[in-house]
Amino acid sequence: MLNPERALVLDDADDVAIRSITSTIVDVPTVRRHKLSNTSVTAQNYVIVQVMLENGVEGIGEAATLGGPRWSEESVESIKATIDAYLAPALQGCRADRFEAAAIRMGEAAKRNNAAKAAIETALFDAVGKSVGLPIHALLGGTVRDSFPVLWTLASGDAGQEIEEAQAKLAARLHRTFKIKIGALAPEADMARLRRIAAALDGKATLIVDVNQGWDETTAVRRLPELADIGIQLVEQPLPAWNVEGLARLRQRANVPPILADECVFDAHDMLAVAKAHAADAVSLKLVKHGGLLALRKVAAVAEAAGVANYGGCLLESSVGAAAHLHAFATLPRLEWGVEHFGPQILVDDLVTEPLVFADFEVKLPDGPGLGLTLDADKIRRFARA
Ligand code: MUC
Ligand code: MG
Repeated sequence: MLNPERALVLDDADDVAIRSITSTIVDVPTVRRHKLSNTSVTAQNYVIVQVMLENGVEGIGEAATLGGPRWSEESVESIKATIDAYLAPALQGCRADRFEAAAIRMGEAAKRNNAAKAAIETALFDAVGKSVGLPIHALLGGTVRDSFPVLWTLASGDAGQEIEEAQAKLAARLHRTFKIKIGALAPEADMARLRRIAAALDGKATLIVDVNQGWDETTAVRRLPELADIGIQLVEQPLPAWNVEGLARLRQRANVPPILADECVFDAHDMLAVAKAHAADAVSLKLVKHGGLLALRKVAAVAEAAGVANYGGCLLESSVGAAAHLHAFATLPRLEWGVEHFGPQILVDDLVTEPLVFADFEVKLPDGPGLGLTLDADKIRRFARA
């Protein structure tokens, strides 16, 4: 697989020096409204990063957001501004293959801004992988899997529509685990909705829910046993991100499904705190939170050391961002809960010439150097913000 001609290239520092980093905001409509407890979207907004090396090789990366600065503090506008004004100048002329050094430089140039940093780091890995003829997963330690069980998220808020959507996904053999977004409706309405969905899909699907921080502890104490009775297998971030002790208290109660930490774990220190508090059974790993592929692996390593299961999280990325996650997930010894990278399927169109392949309830790790994908210039022009 290693291309010896290209492998030699990295001996020449000038060759893999970063010539330029550019960023483009794109807005891609979704096939239907996607409703979370705290936001609702009909288009996904991304920043596409293109890194050009002195050897003429280009690498790409993507920063995803969900409903502006409402899922986390970053928006496409802030991401683009941070990249253009701070992160790109900090890396100009540096060697692209010094990934940890690039992370340190970006850390010095800007605090947090993790989605922006992750998009740049992905583009560096893509460019270096393409330069040496190796896929990103090989640069991260090598793959232990090339296909991933992938779930679909039901988030219209209308049980009838959600049952129909899930049945279509099952019939097409695309998804058989469904994550249902709750917390936007009153708990009684959500419970009724879940009972309808669970009855319609009984025996055919696995169901989990994401509350996106929507409940207080009293509500969670009352509703978690109900979720267990409905057969919900995993409950994601029921409490606000700050309430890690509350999560730990919930886990000590009877008849509570396993808890998945999402918004309360951004970096490896957060993961350590959650593990020490015994606050979660699993953690959702996402580039936008952790700030890059290397940092994602660090969070996963802390989780693994603490006996916390890994879950392949997303922020509805296109194939570009989803593929970056898959390369990192492919290298993890354990990925107990599979992945949720259904993002490419919820967009009206993708941003690459050959989107990720979904079949037999799994999504495939793309093959080829770097990300294993090619940006579609026409699509970027079509969806670029004017
Ligand atoms: C989240 O909070 O998990 C992931 C899937 C989805 O529907 O929303 C995202 C964000
Ligand atoms: Mg979540």
